[in-house]
Amino acid sequence: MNANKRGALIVFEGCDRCGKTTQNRQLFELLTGKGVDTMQTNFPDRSTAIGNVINHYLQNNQELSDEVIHLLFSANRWERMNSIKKDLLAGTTVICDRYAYSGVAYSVAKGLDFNWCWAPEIGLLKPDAVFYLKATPDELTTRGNYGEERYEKLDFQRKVGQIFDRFSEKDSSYWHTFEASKSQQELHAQIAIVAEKIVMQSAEKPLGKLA
Ligand code: NYM
Repeated sequence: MNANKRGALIVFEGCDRCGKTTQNRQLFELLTGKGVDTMQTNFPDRSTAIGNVINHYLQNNQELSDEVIHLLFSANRWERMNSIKKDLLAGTTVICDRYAYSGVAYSVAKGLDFNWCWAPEIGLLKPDAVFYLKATPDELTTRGNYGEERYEKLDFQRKVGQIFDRFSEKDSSYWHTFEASKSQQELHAQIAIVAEKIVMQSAEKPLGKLA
């Protein structure tokens, strides 16, 4: 890719076990195969000190108030912003598993206020596209090891799905919704078409910030 052109920031969002990780990997392989300089990342990033606390919390080994864990998830994104920005400006497309929208969706599903939850996300890099894998949570409970981690409960996932739906309506200019119940290949084929367009279009645009 031309060094003057930036990479695209593409985010996958959806409920637990919706297939994001598989689609993220397949998109990475496709773009890389086509010669697009691409990297994968994910939130939470459990490799940092903050990520380590988040990991303990998610595995039910540590209790934290809803507010504290919310802010830690957000801080975990902020600690990665400079390096992601550097990669994008160097021409690397970044495909990210979960982002600020998960941060808000899971905390609002617990009962926290939407605007309070969004506030710490303001100023983070704005994705060029969010690929929302929309699923009926009832279908997801049959997927392997469901229920082991915190939040993998049907009623809770239904609430989380509603917040994602709300984002997909509000931010429809850059949210793209895909039916997670489709076969892996079908989903990949649909995502690939949109992703290639986004990569081309983003190269010419300045990076945005969440507002
Ligand atoms: N999660 C993820 C949040 O509650 N807030 C956030 O900001 C992020 C990024 O972490 N159940 C939740 C959603 C998931 C859990 O994510 C772990 P994953 O993609 O399963 O590793």
